[in-house]
Amino acid sequence: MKLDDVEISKAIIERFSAKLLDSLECDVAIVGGGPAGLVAAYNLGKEGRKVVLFERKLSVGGGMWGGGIMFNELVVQKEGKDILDEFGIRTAAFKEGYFCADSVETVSTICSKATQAGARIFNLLSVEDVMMTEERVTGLVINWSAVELAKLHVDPITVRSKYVIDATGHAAEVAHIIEKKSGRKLMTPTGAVIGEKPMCADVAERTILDNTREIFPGVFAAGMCCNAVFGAPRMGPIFGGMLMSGKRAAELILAELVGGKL
Ligand code: 48H
Repeated sequence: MKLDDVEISKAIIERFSAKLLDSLECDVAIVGGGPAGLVAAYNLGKEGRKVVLFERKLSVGGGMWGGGIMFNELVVQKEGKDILDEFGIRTAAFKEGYFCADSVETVSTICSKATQAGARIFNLLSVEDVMMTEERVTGLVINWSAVELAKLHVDPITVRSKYVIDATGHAAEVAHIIEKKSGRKLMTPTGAVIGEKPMCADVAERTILDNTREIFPGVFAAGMCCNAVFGAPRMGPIFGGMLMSGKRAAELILAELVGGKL
């Protein structure tokens, strides 16, 4: 068969448009495709929820590819290893309580399992705003990252979702947008983004699960964003907390969806 160049273009445009159109209304919209966002996407997808993830960059994986100082090896504690086991990712024991995994195997496997569980991942799309009513956040405002990078004056489009997960890492971008634009209080002790504290892996990894919760009606924090929002320490290059937080955020939202809160 002779390949037609324009048919190839038509295939891409038609298929992508159908995917995007079908994603404009969903159960959960996740902002950020780092470890926390990807694990949340997997856990929601495997329960049959319609979940869409938007990642600003060309590749998902966030800060996980580079391990620590670009040495592409990840460290997790026992609870983190249990999650890697669920994905079938190989780990090696280092010392008691410390396990290591190859970061490339980890990112690629979690990403693959998330998409195969039904989560739809869009790369190169940035979330620049939220939609909200008096009661809650009702969705996201998205634009091409290329538009953002080139600072072009091009208007965005919208996605309606029952829940949003802020999995944007240290930047806690969705939380900041809500704080800045709504004039309303976040569900933190100060009502604002408190900001992350200096490194202490032990405290950070213990507090992150408590900090994985609803931060504004309709919005849950996951991953590093949780400690940034609630003023807890950073943890450096240990990733168990990110994996556990993504899973916890999915569980909290699933409980609300099953409970028929919306
Ligand atoms: C679309 C966006 C937007 C936006 C950001 O940084 P991440 O890897 O986040 P986590 O929380 O899954 O993992 C954190 C971990 O990587 C880390 O940094 C650790 C453990 N640090 C500890 C320490 O002490 O330093 O991923 C977030 C993703 C990135 O890929 C961003 O590009 C993306 O979110 N993102 N995508 N729209 N507005 N903002």
